[in-house]
Amino acid sequence: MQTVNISHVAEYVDEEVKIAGWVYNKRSSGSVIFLILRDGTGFIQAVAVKGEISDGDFQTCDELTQESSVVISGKVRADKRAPGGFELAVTGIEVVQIADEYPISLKKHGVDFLMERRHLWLRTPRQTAILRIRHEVIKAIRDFFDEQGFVLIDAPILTPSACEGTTTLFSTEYFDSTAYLSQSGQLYMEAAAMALGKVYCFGPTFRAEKSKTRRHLTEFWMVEPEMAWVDLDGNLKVQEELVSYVIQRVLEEKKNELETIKRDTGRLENIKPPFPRISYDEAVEILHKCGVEFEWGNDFGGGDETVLAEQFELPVFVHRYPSSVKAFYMKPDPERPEVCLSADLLAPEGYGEIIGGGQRIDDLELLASRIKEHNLPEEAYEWYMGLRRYGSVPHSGFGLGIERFVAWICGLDHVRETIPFPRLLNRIYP
Ligand code: NSS
Repeated sequence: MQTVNISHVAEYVDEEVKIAGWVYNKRSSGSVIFLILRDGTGFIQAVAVKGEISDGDFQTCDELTQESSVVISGKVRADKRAPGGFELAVTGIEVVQIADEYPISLKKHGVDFLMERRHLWLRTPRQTAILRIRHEVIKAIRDFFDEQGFVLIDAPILTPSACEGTTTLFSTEYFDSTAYLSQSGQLYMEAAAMALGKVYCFGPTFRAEKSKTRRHLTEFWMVEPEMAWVDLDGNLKVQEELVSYVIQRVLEEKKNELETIKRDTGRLENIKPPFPRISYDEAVEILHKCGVEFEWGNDFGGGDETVLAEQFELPVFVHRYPSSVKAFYMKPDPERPEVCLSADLLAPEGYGEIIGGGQRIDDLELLASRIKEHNLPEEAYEWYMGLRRYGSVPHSGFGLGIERFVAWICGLDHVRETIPFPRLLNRIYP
């Protein structure tokens, strides 16, 4: 008898098969036991009827607890009323392990309770649907860049210097010196873009963020493309194409999962380029019109971003921030040097910034003076400045945070559910 995945039972109607999985739920009406089995590929109802299987097997079915691991034999029946359209008429059962009383029942639990048991929480239909969507998002991102001729370059995780400011660095002993966990692969992608033209890295990044918000993790995954000979405008075009491509792919490929998590996909369906673009100055005006107190020169907070994004159906680019609120490498606008050729992409529905990027300083002297102004240790950036000594060219790039993107696509109210094992200000377990 063949062992099959639940996702493939449609190919075995009226045949006897084995399904290896876990007991998700059990109901009994005395002479009939209904088991919901899950195997990672799907869920199926297995029906055990007294008298149709051995008394021993029926007794075993009766004793199963939630999450017990089993191999069930049965005949696949097409049944319109069954969830998924099929059920299994049980003919036999092998128990692999009877699970202890499972701490996560099918009723509601608080988030802290679930977070403490994240390794088990992952087994629920909602969490597996989110992780499958995350998988599709990552795959679609990779396909997008690969199809456009970008080369995947892996950036180091242990680094000698900061990319996004020294206040959020995690440090670690590195033999006789100190290393920092990477905040961003950007500086290395700039080097790689000078070698290969169009490159991207995709990896974990780390920030000792003291903020306890719905969009901050201390370990998150970021995709960071970098392109030689591309200016701010070209950079934004790639971003809007990428975001639209990924969303359309998820809508096509992950319909069931979006349904499982009850995502209303109406607004996602309209996400197509071009996205609106407003300057920081215009953004400040909008905030003032909406009655938000905000002083030119500050950075936007989460609440400000929500107000701004609410004015648009599509994600909106905010470009030309004051240089003083952005990282040291941002190229000043030649026409107005107090602002820089940066842009953030703000997602709708209250999700806020999902991308940060911009055009980089390509002039050696200016870069050196910025590194000084930011009090960064020059020795650690010697190699980076060297990129401006040997064939410097205009270049741009950006970073898309996977968790914030997935949170938006899934309509979640916190990024913690978008990553298998979230690392937060007060959580590093399990
Ligand atoms: O700090 S960023 O705005 N930009 C960079 O790191 C650049 N070095 C990227 C580049 O140009 N190559 O972060 C980029 C994105 C941001 O828009 C978020 O989506 C995400 O990274 N991000 C985070 N996600 C989750 N948690 C935290 N703490 C976080 N910080 C940034």
